[in-house]
Parts: sequence; C-alpha cells; structure tokens
Amino acid sequence: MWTKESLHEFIREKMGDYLFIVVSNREPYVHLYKKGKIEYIRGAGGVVTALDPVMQACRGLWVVNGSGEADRKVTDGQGKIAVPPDNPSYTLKRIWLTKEEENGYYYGYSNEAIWPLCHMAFQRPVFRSEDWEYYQQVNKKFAKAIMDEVGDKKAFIWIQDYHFCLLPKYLKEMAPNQLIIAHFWHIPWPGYEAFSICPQRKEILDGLLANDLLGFHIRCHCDNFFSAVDREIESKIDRERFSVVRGGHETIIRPYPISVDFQGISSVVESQKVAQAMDALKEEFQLSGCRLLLGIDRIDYTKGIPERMAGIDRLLEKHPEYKEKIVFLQVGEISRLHIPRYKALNDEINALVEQINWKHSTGMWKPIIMIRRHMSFSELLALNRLCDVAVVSSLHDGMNLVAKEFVSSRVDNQGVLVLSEFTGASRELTDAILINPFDRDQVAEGLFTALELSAEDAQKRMVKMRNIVELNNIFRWAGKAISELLKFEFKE
Ligand code: GDG
Repeated sequence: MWTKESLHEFIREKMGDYLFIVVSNREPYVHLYKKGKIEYIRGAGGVVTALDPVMQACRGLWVVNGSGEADRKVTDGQGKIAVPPDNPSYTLKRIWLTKEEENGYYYGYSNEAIWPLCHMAFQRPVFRSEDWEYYQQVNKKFAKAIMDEVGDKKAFIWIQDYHFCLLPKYLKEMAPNQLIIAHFWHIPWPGYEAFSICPQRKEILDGLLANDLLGFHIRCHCDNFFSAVDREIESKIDRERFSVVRGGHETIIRPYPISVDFQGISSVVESQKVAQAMDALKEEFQLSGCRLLLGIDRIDYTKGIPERMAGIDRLLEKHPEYKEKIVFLQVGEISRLHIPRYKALNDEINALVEQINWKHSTGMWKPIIMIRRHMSFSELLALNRLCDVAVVSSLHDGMNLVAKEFVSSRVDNQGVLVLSEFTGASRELTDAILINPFDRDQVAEGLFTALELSAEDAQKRMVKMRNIVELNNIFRWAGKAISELLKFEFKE
C-alpha cells in the first residue's frame, strides 16, 4: 500500500538531482491579518487538500498565486516561504498578480469561461477576449517564474488544473529539452458538443498537448478529451497506448482518481484537538438530541446546495415525524464572490434557508443551520465525526473530496454517505446512497433511506467504503502519476 513514507522514499530514490515543481493557482497556506497580527489558514478547495500531503512527502517547490493580504510580509525577495508554517517540509513560491490579471485570468477566463464550460450545471460560460488576453499573460508570467527557478537544470513539472492550459506549451517553448511536464485536470472534461462552443478551443487543446502526461479523474473524461482532439486538431490518436501524437510529440492520457490522506485523517480524527472541537461545536450549535445531517462545500453552483436544501424541505413535507428529530448543518466557505453568479447563489441560499426554516420551524427548533465562518480542518473533521448522514449533492463534480474525507473520518465505522451520482467519487463509493440531485423527491428519498438504515447495514457499507479509500489514498494517486512521469526521458 502507498504511504507518505513510501512516496517520499520513491521520490528520493528515483528523482535524483532533478527538480520537482508543482504549479497551481490556489495556495495551501494563506497568510492573513487578524487583530493586527499575522496568522495563516489552510486554503479551502480540493486541489490544495490533495496536494499538500503529497508535497510534504515529496519536499519539492510549489508555485502558486499569492492571494493572502499578509502573504508578501512573510516571504523572501523571491516570494518564497517554507511550509507548513509550523513544521516546514517544502517550499512555497508565490507569484504576485495585479488586480487586472486576477480579474481577467482568475475570475474571468478560468472561472466564468472554463469552469462552467466543463461542468454540466447549465450555467452559460462567458468568453471575453480581454479575459483571454490576461489568461495568456498570467500563464506566461508563471512560465517565466518557473524557468527562473529551473535555470539550466532538468526538472519535472506537475501542473494542476484548468487555470494553466497554456503553461505547458510556453514552458516547452522556453526549454524543450530540460522539462518533463505532467498536468492534472481536476474538473470534468465535457462532451464534444459542450466543448465546441469555446472560441479558444483549438488554443486550449494545443496548449494541453504540449504536456508529456495529462491526467483526468475518470476514464469518461479521458474519452471526452480524445473526442475533442479528434474533432479539432490534426493528430494521431493511439487508442492502444491511450495517447495523442502530434508533430512528433506524444501526450499520454490517463485516468488517476484523486483521493485524500486516509491515514493522516484517521489519526487526526482521534486527537484531543478534534475531541475538543466536537464538544465545542455540539455546544455552539446545540447539536445534542437531534440526528445530524451535514454538508461541507465551497459555495459553488456546481455543488448542488439549493438542491440539497430542497431535498430537506421535501423530506420534512413527506415525513413530518422527523421535525425536531433532525438538523441539517451546512458549512459554506464563500468563494469567487466577485463573480455575479456566485453572489446570486449566495443570496439564493440565504433566502432558501430563511424560507425552509420559517416553513418547518417549531418553537426553538429550526431544520437548517448555515455556518459562514471559516472552519479549521480539525473542526471540519469534528463535524464529520458528529454527523449521522453526510450529504454530497453536486450537479457535476470531477471527484469530490468531501465525500472521501467523511469516509476517512469515520474510524468508528458509522455514519451514512448520501452521494450524487454525478461525482467522480460515485464510481468508487458505490456503497453510498446514490442520488440524482436534479430530482428533489429522489434527494428526499435518499435522505430518508440514510436515516432509516439499520446500524448493521450502515456499518457494512462504511467498512467497504473505508477499505476502498484506504487503499486508493492520495499517495497512491501521486505515486502512480509520478511513476508514469519517470518513464519519460529528457531529450539530449
Ligand atoms: C476540485 C474539483 C476534485 C470545503 N468547504 C470548506 C472547506 N472545504 C474543503 C473540503 C475539501 C475541499 O475543500 C473541497 O474539495 P472538493 O474535492 O470537494 O471540491 P473542489 O474544491 O471543487 O475541488 C473536485 C478536487 O478539485 C480535487 O481534484 O475532487 O471535483 O472540483 O477538502 O474539506 N474547507 C474549509 N471551510 C469550508 O467551508 N476550511
């Protein structure tokens, strides 16, 4: 079984003197001012959750967009800082973006064009040529910063996600023989008809085909990518090797289902810190006496939060006997609020909570509690431990690590997972109660089934899911992708 230690040993043995550089937009540690003092928080989001334990094992350099208000204060002249701040094991290099760059590259092209383009959430993408300009500019800026680090050495570069479609191409243009590049696409890749509306589709494919290795979570996303290449780019698709050859360069395409640090989570969950957090949260939200249903998400329209609330509403309509017996707690970190669609979603969620609570409340009891404040990782794990049912109702999701974190937290083998069939995770976690979030009756039915499940059945399901996540942990994900990367040879 892959572990943090075996991954570390593997990298140390195989990578020799080559540099190992990971690139992502979001950073794992964000420095902020709190009451005049500098503090740090863990960034919310799947990419950093997955990559931080990998980097702690690999000890490389992680290049990110520096986004915290106190980030510059704690870094050296090259934007570098050793992290995790309490027990450093790798280096973070922060790239500084101007407001215009952040707006065009991050909010604009990445999150108003590519994000809705790739998710079947029926949100229309917005393609603005000026956002595309900034997207190119920022990809170039990252390429330059990476090459400043690489110099004349050889390096393995591992790019994360949809913010950097053009980065592999820019890097290969700058240093054709020094770099071996892999790219992991954390979100779904859409079917061809959906993808074909993108005005920059050829440039995006052209950028991604500069990678030596391109990973998706599941086979279906790889197949969709092949269809796009087939229809748009003159190339040879080799179904046998599962690769694309274009202009003499081959890009290997592979599915790697991402995961979490199962062992790490299982041990933190049993710590004193989590036990204290469980007590404090029970007290703060008066959780004793009710069965707890839980949702943890970045507030995003792909996560199906209104659909989940509609399901709670329907459950209480159909089964009023559950009034005063259950409470649904939603943790929601605000994200991308500068984008109007996210602001509207936030308002929609607030209105729904108000309306459903008003409709069903009795005396002191209300069915929904919404938590807006930032929660530490121990608090999130404490909630995972406290709840009876975890609800993941994404309309479309590459993988969904919240589901895997929940399973990893349940060292007691209890708790039931209600999971959308449109998540990558539903392919592995088949012992969850699977739902179609677009169907409010089905969501309510799924919640009801979860609440009614016998303890014995729930335990059987949880044990099976824990075995799957334990074996297919994040170190296996990284180990498999890096093993593939190591098969490539640097050109002379
Ligand atoms: C992308 C893909 C894919 C969530 N809310 C809060 C919070 N979180 C943490 C969770 C979890 C992470 O953020 C979310 O991970 P997901 O995987 O569920 O989702 P995305 O951020 O959309 O990630 C996704 C992933 O990349 C990895 O490849 O699985 O499909 O969309 O760790 O615990 N953390 C805090 N407060 C919150 O309110 N502190």
